[in-house]
Amino acid sequence: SNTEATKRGALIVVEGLDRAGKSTQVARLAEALEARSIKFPERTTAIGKMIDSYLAQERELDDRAIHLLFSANRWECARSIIEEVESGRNVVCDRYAFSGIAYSCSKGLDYEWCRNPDIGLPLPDLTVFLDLDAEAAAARGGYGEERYEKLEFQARVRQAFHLVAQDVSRHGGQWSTVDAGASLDRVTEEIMEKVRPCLDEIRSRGSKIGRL
Ligand code: NYM
Ligand code: MG
Repeated sequence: SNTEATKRGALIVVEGLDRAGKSTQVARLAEALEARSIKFPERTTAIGKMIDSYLAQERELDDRAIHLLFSANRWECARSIIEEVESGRNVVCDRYAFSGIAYSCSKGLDYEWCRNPDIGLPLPDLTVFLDLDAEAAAARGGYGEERYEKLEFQARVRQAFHLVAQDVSRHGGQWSTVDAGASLDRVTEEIMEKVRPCLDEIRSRGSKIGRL
């Protein structure tokens, strides 16, 4: 009989500014890891539809209210992420709680207040931050369709992400920064260089998934 417990999968998060190249890299990473890929906001749920209309600037919401909706949108997916990972499958996630903190705190909300509603969510085994300066991101085009897609705001978000990086490391999370200004293939290679040791460690240690 098979007495060996199923090895769990990894939860890998990719973060970055708008136009940093997350979608492309998440698709490549998910293929390489035979992972399920998910994206936040998950716009298809009832909460996701409210978020979508807010981002499309069709409705106004209080800064704290929308922050909590983004968090609730992660909570409604949390169980399925845990189940997937525990079943042995890798999960690659395009944005997560770190976007929640970085974007909301760039509007002037208190950092700890922003962090609180996500406490207890599944902890990513690794967060890869695709770092690009706001000018380079804006130059990639396709900007201006959604709320937040403004150069000045994105520059603030980038600074906020750097604070988040320090905070994540302080809380024992794994955070890796990759230069998103390099060629697509080079970025993919660098991501894989960070992800491989993380997968090896989970495989060898077989620890349970943590909590934010
Ligand atoms: N965003 C995303 C937030 O403000 N808070 C969050 O918690 C999350 C997950 O939504 N500009 C913002 C960042 C983006 C926008 O994401 C939509 P995307 O990846 O551009 O579809
Ligand atoms: Mg966007």
